[in-house]
Amino acid sequence: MENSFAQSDGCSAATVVGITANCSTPTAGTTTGATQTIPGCVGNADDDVWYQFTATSAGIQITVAPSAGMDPVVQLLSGNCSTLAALVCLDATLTGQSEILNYSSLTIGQVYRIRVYDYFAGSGSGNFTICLTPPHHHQLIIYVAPQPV
Ligand SMILES: [Ca+2]
Ligand SMILES: [Ca+2]
Repeated sequence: MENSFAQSDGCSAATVVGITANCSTPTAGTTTGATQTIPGCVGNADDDVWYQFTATSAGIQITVAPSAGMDPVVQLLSGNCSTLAALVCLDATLTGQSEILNYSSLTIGQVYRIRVYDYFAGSGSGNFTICLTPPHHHQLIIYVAPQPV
């Protein structure tokens, strides 16, 4: 693809983004010139753009790293474009700071959509990168054997 800012302005043609082991080669995107598709879950979604992926495990980590002037909002949705169901609406950080969305209740094989927009009105300088990785496990799962009674 020659357009380095290859993403969709609307839901139905949402750009497919792959799940990679790490974020060493994130996908470049921009909200500049995009128009609102559906109302924002927080902030002003007048420049929302869309991605989609197929779940390969129950967990996913979505990292959106913005340019200095962008305050990204990241939303994870399920369902078809006509019956979208919002799963997560994330705006945990401020302008110029990355959003890292973790979700652990995906259905393997199902298509999910990601919406990214700048929190503030206007398209602004909404350049960013996005990458999808397996969830990063920070907690240990410890099996405790039953104790004899
Ligand atoms: Ca849009
Ligand atoms: Ca934000």
